[in-house]
Amino acid sequence: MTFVFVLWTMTLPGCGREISARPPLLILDTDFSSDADDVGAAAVLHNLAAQGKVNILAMMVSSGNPWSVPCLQAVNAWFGRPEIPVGKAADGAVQDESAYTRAVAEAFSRRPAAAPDAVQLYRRTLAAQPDQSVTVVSVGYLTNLRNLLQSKPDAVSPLDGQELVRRKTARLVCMGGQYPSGREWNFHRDAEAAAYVAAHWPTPIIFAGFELGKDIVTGAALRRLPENNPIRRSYELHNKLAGRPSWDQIAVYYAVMTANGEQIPFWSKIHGSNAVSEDGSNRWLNEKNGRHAYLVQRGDSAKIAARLEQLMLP
Ligand SMILES: [Ca+2]
Repeated sequence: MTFVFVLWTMTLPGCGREISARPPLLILDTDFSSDADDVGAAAVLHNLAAQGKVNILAMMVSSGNPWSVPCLQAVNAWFGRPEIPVGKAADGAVQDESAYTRAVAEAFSRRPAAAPDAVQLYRRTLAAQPDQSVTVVSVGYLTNLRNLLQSKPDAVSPLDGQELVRRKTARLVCMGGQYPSGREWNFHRDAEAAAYVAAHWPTPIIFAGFELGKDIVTGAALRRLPENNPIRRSYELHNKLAGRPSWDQIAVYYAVMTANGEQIPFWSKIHGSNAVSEDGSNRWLNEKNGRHAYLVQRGDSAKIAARLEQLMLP
C-alpha cells in the first residue's frame, strides 16, 4: 500500500517535475483485420504501457469487419487492460476480410463489451484531457479521423471536431502513404478520408510510409510462445508465422518513444507537406513551413526488427 501511495503522490499535478512523470497520453486507431501487424502493434503498445511509457486512453477500429472490435478487446484483456474503451467505425466503413479476427475473438474473448461509436469516443476522450496532450496513432484507414474532424459541437464539448483536435492533440503519427510518392493501402482504401485528414488535420502529422515497414520483418519469434497466446494465434492464422512487415509497429514505437523525449537512432524526419489525391496516391511537397513530416530509415533493418519483435513478446 505504501508503495502505491508513493507512486500516486509522485504523479499528482502541481509542479513540473511531477507532471513529467506521467506517461504520455495516446489513442490508437487501427483497422485490425486485413493484416496481422495491427496485432503486433497492439502488443508493442501494451508492452510499452507495462513499462510505464504510455497511457492508452482509447482504441478505435476503422475497419467494418464485424470481428475486429471483439478481437481487439480480447487482446486488450489478454494484456490485463480490458477497461480500454474500443470505438467502432460508423456504417459505411471499409469492409475487410480477416484470417484471424473471428477465430481469435471466439477463442479469447470471454465477454465482449459494447463498443461506442468511434467519433463519440474520440470526442469524449479528447474533451477530458489537458490541452495539446494527446498523441493519436493511426495504423489503418483515416475514416474515423475524417469523421472526427467533421463532427459538430455536442454535450461533451462546445468545440467542433476541427477545434477539439486543434486544442487537445499534440500530433498525429500516421502509418499511410509512400514517400516521397506512391499509392499505399491505408490511403487508397478510403482515399477521400486520407485526403481530407492530410489537408485538414490542424496539428503536426508524422507519416510512416509503406517503404519504412516492408523490410522490417517480425513475427517468426512468436512461435516460441504457447499456442494459446492471441498474438501468436493471429500471426499463425494470417500466414503460419512466416513473418510480416512491421508497418504498424513502427508507427506505435516511434510515437511512444518520441512522446517520452527519447532519441531513437532508427529514423529521421523530412519536413514538408503531404498531398493526397482522390485515388489515394500521395506525393511529397518540399515546403519549408509544412505541418507534415515523413520518416526515413537510418538504422539497420535487422536491429529495428529485433527491437520491435522483442516488444511483441510478453
Ligand atoms: Ca493496419
